[in-house]
Amino acid sequence: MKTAELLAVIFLGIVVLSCAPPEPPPQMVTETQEQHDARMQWWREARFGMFIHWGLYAIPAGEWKGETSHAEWVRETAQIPLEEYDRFVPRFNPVQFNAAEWARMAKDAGMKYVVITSKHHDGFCLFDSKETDFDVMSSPFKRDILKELSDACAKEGLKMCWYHSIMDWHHPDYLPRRTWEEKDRPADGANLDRYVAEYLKPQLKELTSNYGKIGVLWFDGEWESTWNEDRGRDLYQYVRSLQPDIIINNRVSSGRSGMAGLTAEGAFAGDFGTPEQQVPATGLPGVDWESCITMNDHWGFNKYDNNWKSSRELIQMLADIASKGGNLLLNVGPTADGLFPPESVERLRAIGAWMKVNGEAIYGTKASPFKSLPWGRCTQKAQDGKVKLYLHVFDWPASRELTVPGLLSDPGNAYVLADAQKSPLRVSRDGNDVTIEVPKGAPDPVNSIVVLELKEEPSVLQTAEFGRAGMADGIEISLTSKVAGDDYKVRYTTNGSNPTPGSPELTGPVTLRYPSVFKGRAFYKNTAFGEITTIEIPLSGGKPVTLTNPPSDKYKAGGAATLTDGLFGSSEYTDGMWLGFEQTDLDAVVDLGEPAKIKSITLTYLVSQGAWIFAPTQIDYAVSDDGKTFRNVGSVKKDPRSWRDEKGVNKFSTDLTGTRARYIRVAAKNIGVCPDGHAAKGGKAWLFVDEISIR
Ligand code: FHN
Repeated sequence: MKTAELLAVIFLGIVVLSCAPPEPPPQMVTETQEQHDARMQWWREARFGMFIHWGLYAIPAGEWKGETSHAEWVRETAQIPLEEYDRFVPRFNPVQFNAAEWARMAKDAGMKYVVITSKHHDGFCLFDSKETDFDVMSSPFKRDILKELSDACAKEGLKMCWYHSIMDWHHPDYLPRRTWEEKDRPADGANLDRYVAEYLKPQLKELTSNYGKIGVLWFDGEWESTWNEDRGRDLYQYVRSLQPDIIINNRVSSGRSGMAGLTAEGAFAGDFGTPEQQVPATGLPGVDWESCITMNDHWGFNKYDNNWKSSRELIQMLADIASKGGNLLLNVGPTADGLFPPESVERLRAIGAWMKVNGEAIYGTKASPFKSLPWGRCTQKAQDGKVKLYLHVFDWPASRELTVPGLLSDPGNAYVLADAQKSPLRVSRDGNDVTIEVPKGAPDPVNSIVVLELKEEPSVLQTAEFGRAGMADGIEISLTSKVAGDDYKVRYTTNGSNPTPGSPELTGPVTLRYPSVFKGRAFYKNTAFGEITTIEIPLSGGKPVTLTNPPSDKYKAGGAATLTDGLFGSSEYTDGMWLGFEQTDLDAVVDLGEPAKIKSITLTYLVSQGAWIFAPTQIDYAVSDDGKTFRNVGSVKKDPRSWRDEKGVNKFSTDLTGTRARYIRVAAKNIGVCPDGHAAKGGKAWLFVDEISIR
């Protein structure tokens, strides 16, 4: 609230305080599945939106005292005291800002909605707020940017959406303070409840009252210890009470699983998941999600960042995301002058040119019925009593034969989407596959769309997929993919040879003991289909494990047995396959049941710096005959300063010859805290481990 107005209100408040009705609690907004689907419909059909990160941080443009890796976090990452940061306000004057141009560029790029930072973590507001002076009206610009942009977006038929940070590094009542500024900016008297009731909510009321119908409230900054599910649920209900049709992301609450962005199990508030700078490995049936991605490496403008993704990569990323049933929110970080960087403009134009011809293969489509395709992706849409498969061909076949593997449905017409005449292409069946004879040259150098019409929902052979569970004396393997119909069988071998139509059929779970190698494959009408799955049963397969320290409740997978179940975690730390240790070490002992000759020991661990998951700083292997006296047989130390080196799933093995033992101990040391140079320096670090493989 402006200072002058605040004084007036205080005076008025004294007069009328006794009868000022309290803000009514938000009515619980409940809805049926049909109502939910109706509310989400425009968003699901849109598939593609623009993210805009803009604010005072565009002025330093990434640089502070010679360090050039900053961006929208510059006040934190450069530890700029509040008073010094506030001095950006009189410098904020983006005289070249033109809302109509921004809206037109989003529209021409094929985007259907625009999400702009009404307030980022630094607390500066790009709109005329009656609740604070720390807003654009206190700058020389003195124009309500959000008003101008919402009007321009309305004219272009784009949904206007707000990014709004719960975390606020400027407001005196927000907690916690930044650790480095606690001395200079003590938290005495700060009150988070008051921040929510008398600032956060009143601003959200402004944002949902003064700018017309808002498509999405994109919350962020929800991860600090002071925010929780109760607060998130209350805020969700509050915003929905202001605009019942608004859509709210899962960062309103505390259910988001880190940068993987999806909502953890449980009734957390939020309408869609928000993977950040990543695309889920597979589609997520029944889950609404949107990947937010930068064009280079920064959200806010950094004039030194020239690591731009190519237009090709962005166009294929959009197809990949749509083929998995998600949305792409593609970011632009405007300059302090109010301009989109030329590199962003160039990419938006290239995407727009592709969307102008092929947008039908993105808008309103659903996920691919295929697990994977060798030449590209697929989206699908039911239309005019048919189902259209949009085949996104990244690698155009020189042979002119485009094979669609495992499509059992009778194929109808096929044509190139870019061909205005829709000249029919020759379609034939070759066993389990459908082949389309396509023109010689690819219609588009990046992603050419071939449409294949079907009379009904596609019936597609699913490649055989298998689950594994650790058993007392081995590993139990079972079929997890949906395999239907008499003609469709899964066959396997346990001697390492490839399955043939004469191999045994997998009709139920099979338990395999060491040593064996399981190979499984699907057959349709006795013709092999899809990949061969190979599962090696190590000596440790299914053997019992004891842990000195328990894993975190949040990341405990199947408990200690996870370490010898033969199942390997993916690079998504939230895939439920990893044991997570927060600031504690792994100390595990595997009991082989009897002394055995050991050739190697391997530990699988995950590194995901964005989720504060780091490599162990030391791994030690030891063996014992009695489970009490151990002798070290392998060790490695890792320099904590090399934490940036590894990403994703890592394995560390130690080879042994002639060692006999019954008990094997694996100890991995947690780095403890997020290291120097990490955005969360000093925060509690995680160690994620899976699969101890002993051979
Ligand atoms: O801290 C923010 C970051 O600055 C940016 O806004 C991204 C965009 O999704 N969200 C947070 C990091 O997860």
